[in-house]
Amino acid sequence: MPDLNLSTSDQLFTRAKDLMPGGVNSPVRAFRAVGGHPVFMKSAQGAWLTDVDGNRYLDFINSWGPMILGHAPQVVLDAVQHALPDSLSFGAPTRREVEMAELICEMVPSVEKVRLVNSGTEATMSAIRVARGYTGRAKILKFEGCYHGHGDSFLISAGSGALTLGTPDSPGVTQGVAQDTLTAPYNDLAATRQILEANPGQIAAMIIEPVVGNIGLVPPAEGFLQGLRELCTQHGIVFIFDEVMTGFRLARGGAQELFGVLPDLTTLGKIIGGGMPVGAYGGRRDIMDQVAPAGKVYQAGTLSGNPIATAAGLAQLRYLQEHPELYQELDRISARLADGTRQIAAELGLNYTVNRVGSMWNVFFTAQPVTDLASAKTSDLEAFGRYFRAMLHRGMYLAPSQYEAVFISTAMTDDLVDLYLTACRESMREAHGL
Ligand code: KE4
Repeated sequence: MPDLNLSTSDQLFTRAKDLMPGGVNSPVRAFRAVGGHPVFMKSAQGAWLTDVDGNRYLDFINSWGPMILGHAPQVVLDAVQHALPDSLSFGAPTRREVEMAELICEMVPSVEKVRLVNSGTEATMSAIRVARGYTGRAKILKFEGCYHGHGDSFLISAGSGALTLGTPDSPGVTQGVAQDTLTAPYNDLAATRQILEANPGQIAAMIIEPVVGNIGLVPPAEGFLQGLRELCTQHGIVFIFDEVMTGFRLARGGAQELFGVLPDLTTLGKIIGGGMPVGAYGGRRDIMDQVAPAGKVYQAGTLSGNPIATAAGLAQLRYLQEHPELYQELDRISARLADGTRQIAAELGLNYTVNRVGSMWNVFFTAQPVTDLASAKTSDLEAFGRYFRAMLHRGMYLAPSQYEAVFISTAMTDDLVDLYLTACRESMREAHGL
């Protein structure tokens, strides 16, 4: 494995562990699942990250999705620099919030009314609260391995960092909360139907990642989303697409545009803020009008609609709205990366599963098809950890967990794909002693 000087990162991590839980501000950053210490980043430009020791990496996480235009895109920097002199926050309504709401309603097919918040977690927590307030029902249904942020109701069979760290059902979530969260296997319409029939008139909302990014990448089976749409309509259940990852990434209108299935509510995050903290939830007018102060379902936030965050988010969303051709290019480049990875594994006799939808994909270290949490768990986590470290030492910054997807930006070009494929071939060999 090529050598890598990580001395400054290691020094910072030693200090950080004494000051912050696990030395990080979000668990999945801690590299716990892949071994070694996290790398501390200093700067980034386009497709490239630079760490505090001066090492450079091709970025396949892009801040877990937000940096779809690559790092420091001029259009976003210009918008933020223009907004800065007017102060950073008012706690009062601003023009940009109106423009942001108009653009979200224009881009996302099912959204008629929207509320801005500060993270994906706030968006999903608020969406299920308004669904409960609208229906007067208590229970929600989520899918095993899906991750909807760290709200108590969602830390039941959760994916992403919770799955990575083996705590899909977190301590601190009370029985009183857990009893109102039902779970079904992803892609299992029959099991879902049975749960709805066993809980008539009790389920307020069904929340789903329309394409799962938190098991690793798991696409919906043919007809699955449409089947759920019909079940929710039949049972009077609020159907929520958690598009925090897929929104504005899989198409301008996200997964609901790509698959032609309209939810009742949509939660958004990541790309919407252009790298700044922004989340949003929105959908049917009759449901959103239940939210205070229009209705009685309370939800609030000091920095919601923050003028600097909305400047960054608006600039990025406007660019995506005005350049639909970039989605075809993202798909082409992502196909080269994913298909190349699958081919390299096959040439080595590994036959690993690579799942992809648009610019979200990942390689599972298993030869089985991966269609849900159970099949994802057949992956060889030790081999994945060896592969991750081998790639890191070759300047490839992948998601530090088998149960995460990678996110490609428009800054990824064919020559960079070639660099990746060379590193992938060497690292796959190294990880398996071939
Ligand atoms: P945030 O609260 O992290 O902004 O969003 C929560 C969330 C909600 N819904 C989906 C589908 C998500 O993927 C997320 C957050 N995604 C993780 C990555 N798997 C964020 C990275 C992290 O936790 O540090």
